Amino acid sequence: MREIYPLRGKRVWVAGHRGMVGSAVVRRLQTEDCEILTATRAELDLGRQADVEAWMADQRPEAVVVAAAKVGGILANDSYPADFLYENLILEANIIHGAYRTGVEKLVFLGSSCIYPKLAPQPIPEDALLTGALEPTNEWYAIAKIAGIKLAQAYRKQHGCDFISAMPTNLYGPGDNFDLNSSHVLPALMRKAHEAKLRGDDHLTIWGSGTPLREFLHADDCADAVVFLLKTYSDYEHINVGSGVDLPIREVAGIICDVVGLPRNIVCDTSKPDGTPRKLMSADRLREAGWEPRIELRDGLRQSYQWFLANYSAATA
Ligand code: GFB
Repeated sequence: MREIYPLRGKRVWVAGHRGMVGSAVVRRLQTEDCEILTATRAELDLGRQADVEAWMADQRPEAVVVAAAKVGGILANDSYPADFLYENLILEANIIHGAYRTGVEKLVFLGSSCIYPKLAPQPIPEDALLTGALEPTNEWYAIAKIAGIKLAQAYRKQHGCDFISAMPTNLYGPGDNFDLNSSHVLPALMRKAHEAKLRGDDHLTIWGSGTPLREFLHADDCADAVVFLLKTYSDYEHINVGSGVDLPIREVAGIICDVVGLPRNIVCDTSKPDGTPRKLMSADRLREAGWEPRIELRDGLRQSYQWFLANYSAATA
């Protein structure tokens, strides 16, 4: 696809640069000839509109990546609906409105595959948005992310802002959250498998029935897609960012056992929720635009496990 927004010499703000995705975007942008802007939580509270606008007016970013979000796995989403709805709404509204007010040239808002209806056709095309009821375990987060897409569209429609939205699938990678109550499935199972191995257990306990299907993408692939879209994409419609492949959680657990070195003996704890049965996004639009992921799941998991081992104390604190 043609480059319509070269990043050379641009001041690019990565909101959420300490998170798994934001830090991957920073790493990826370091290979571009641009200036990267960041602000820690202590320097800027994204929940305070006046502070966000003042910081943006002072720092003058020309492009913005909205990678800041309150994120979590199925249990955290289900347990803290107010936090997931309020915190995500407020921070995305503050950044997107601030970007309009300070004349930002290009903004990419990052959403999530959970914006789609629970029973959407599979693989899920972008136009399945708002065609049916959401998955109840994460509808609060999904509503906030849908609002973010709509904000980007509204500022484009009313004010001509070049704001776009990308919807990544379930992500994993270095810097992931390994807290068993709030993490996503891959880091949770990696930690559980590792600790099971240390205890000498012969099995791995997973939540739910093991039958739900999930699609995964490495955070570095996601970051590469975000930079690709920043440079080449300018459209009202959001665009899916995925691998185009999904697999049952039980199989995912088996791969993690292989990576960690635990026997593939999986036990299901069906007192825990399954969530949506399947959410494979169609990867067609991004592929047609010329982008493809590079990191295969097994390789990405091996690399994540090395990161986990190297950062064990901090990751499990
Ligand atoms: O990754 P995960 O928490 O989130 O769970 P969702 C994916 C699947 O893995 C579910 C199962 O079917 C879980 O029941 N699973 C098995 C486990 N064992 C475990 C475990 O030990 N921990 C966890 N966390 N899951 C989230 C949404 O949905 O996906 C968010 O809640 C967001 O809003 C995110 O969209 C990407 O894929 O179900």
